[in-house]
Amino acid sequence: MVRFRLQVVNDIIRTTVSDIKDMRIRGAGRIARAGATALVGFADGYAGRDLEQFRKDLRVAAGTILSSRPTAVSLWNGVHYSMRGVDSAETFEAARDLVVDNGKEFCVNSEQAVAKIAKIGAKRIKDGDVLMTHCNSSVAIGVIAEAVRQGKDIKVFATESRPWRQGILTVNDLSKAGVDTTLIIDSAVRSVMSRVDRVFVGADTITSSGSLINKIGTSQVAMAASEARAEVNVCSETYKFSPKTMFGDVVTIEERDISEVVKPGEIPEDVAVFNPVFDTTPAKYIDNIITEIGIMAPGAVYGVMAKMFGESIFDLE
Ligand code: RUB
Repeated sequence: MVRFRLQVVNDIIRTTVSDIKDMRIRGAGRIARAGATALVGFADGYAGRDLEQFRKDLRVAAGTILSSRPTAVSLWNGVHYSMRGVDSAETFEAARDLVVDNGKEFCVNSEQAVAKIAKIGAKRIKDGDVLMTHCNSSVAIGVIAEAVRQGKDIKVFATESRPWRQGILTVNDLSKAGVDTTLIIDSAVRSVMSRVDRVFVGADTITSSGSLINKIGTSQVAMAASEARAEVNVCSETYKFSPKTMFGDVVTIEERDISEVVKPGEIPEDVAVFNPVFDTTPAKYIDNIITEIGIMAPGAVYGVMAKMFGESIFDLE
């Protein structure tokens, strides 16, 4: 029985990790909620009763989840939020209940943040606006869909987002929400930007200097927007802020398999393929970061981070 329950618990972690690695669960918000939910399942189904052993096993489970994708700090924040207070819990039951409650609370807060950003961000969109979005951000799509729900007449250009083509998901999402949507290939961004008023993108990580790490190509979109005087809006829940970057940590940019870019035998064997899937957009190309606690300029991020993470920031691993 004990062995069976441990197996179930390990399966929860394993399934979540492989779903995230293979992009069946993707997008920074969704992977954060999936990581927190996996820890809830882990704690809830834990068969032992030994507090120290539970702490050790929980750390291993957390590390395994964090190894699934390296770039989105939302996953790190979701996992660490779920483990809050466990080190000072006095009994196994207290520690287990903390993980279950924290993990569930993280997911509820996350969903509420996404809904709040939709309402706040929609106010930035004017009737008649032409927008552009890149990749597939559920938060940016939420903002655009809310503006349309409010009756604003807008048009959206959505990039294909090679190599994984998340833009196909985006145009389906936007079309379902009744948005007038046009799909463009990534190389069309600069050419189309002259018709665009505002860009809305999501975030995987926001650094303490207000830079954005998001899907590869986001920086090109932002630079083209800057040249064309289009406004750049980043839609980001505050759990995508990375406290570790305050102390010099550099965000790891994930590289994925070359099979996402070329088919076997398509190019000579002596040709290398480089497939980084995120890039950094410097703060100077960003006008607004739209969060659940309000809209801020990139320069305000450091202060918000220091306030949000408080003393706990000095215990970062
Ligand atoms: C997705 C991506 C999204 C952010 C924000 O990359 O870059 O813009 O994760 O998403 P991938 P959301 O497809 O490689 O995960 O707003 O849904 O959290």
